[in-house]
Amino acid sequence: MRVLILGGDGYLGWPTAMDMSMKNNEVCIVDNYLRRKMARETNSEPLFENPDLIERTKKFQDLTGKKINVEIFDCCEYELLKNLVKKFQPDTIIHYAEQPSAPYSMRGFKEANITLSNNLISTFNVIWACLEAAPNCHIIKLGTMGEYGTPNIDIEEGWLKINHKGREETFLYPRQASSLYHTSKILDTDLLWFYVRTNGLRVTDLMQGPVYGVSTKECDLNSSLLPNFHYDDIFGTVINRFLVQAVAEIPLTIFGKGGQTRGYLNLKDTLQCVSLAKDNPPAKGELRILNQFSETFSVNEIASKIKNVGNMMGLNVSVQNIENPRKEKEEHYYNPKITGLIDLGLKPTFLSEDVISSMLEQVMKYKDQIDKKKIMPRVKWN
Ligand code: USQ
Repeated sequence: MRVLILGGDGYLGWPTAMDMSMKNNEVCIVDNYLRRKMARETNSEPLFENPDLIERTKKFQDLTGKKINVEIFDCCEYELLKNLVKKFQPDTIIHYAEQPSAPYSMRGFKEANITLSNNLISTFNVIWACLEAAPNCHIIKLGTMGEYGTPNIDIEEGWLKINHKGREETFLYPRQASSLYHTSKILDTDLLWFYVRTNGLRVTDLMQGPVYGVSTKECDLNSSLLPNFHYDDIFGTVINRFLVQAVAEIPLTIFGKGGQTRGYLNLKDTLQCVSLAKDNPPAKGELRILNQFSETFSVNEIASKIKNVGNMMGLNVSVQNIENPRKEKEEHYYNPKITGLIDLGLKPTFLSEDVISSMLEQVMKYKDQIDKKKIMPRVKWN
């Protein structure tokens, strides 16, 4: 199959590209290096350098014999995207080309503006490129579990049946996010749903939780094939941050009470999920929403797991509760459903002691490159 990956330089995009290529798909990736630029501008560079896409795809081809096509442009440029879709005729578009950070989106007007315009216009352009140039194409869009927020009722998979005054209707599950980034993803879902209803697009919206790790079959082939690994307060997700903090022997930064609970997944599981979604497309005119995570944890539970494993490995790991820079519930009910991907065949990878120790060992190799100035939160929600 022909797979077009938008945001192919990203933490998820690059490993997905290699995985899809190894599975004998014809893969083309697009990126404009926006995240690299935002990271430089906010002093949030990743733990180790990542070669650019030209170098990385060359290395990948040398090692595996597989070719990944690269296009460098901004998906907000409609004509460029449409022309590529017309020429490449993808069976599947995997849309990761979004500003991915909640703290970045809350930093100020400029960052909020970039988040909203980049995320919405790129999604809008993907929709129109499919309508005009590849109407049967399956769009796989990366959404987020954060679209649902943390409601005091069970989180269903995308939809909720409402019984009101004796009549019934099914709606998108109510969504209330706690950052502008997460809100941009809600707006993406609404846009997709509108065009699915009106124009019969074929869409999977993956509601993914925070991802951790850098190891996949292909990333492990060579250090230049690793994805970006952020541990800063802006682009780093909590488990990756705690791994680096443990290695640097900085007390793990639990925001507030630490009862914030989310659905987490290993990078390897992101690849499984995206691949399962691709191989089992929805019908035309269907918006399929799949919750995407492997297990739920509170921040306190994550900190205690990493502390225990780190200390067993001879590190001196402690935890600290610091003032929460975000506006979010610190103690709450959380019971999200995950059935769609399990039914499709997801075999979850769990955050076991072995997984934590191998991630800590990986981070230890770069211990000297840890910049302690990137650890404490620099962005407050207000
Ligand atoms: N947290 C801490 N200490 C830290 C960092 C984070 O306690 O040092 C807490 C946060 O307050 C939050 C939880 O850990 O309650 C998760 O935070 P995160 O930074 O790992 O994840 P988040 O900002 O929600 O965003 C990440 C990705 C985003 C993706 C999202 C999935 O950056 O692209 O969409 O995870 S979800 O969280 O399910 O919406």
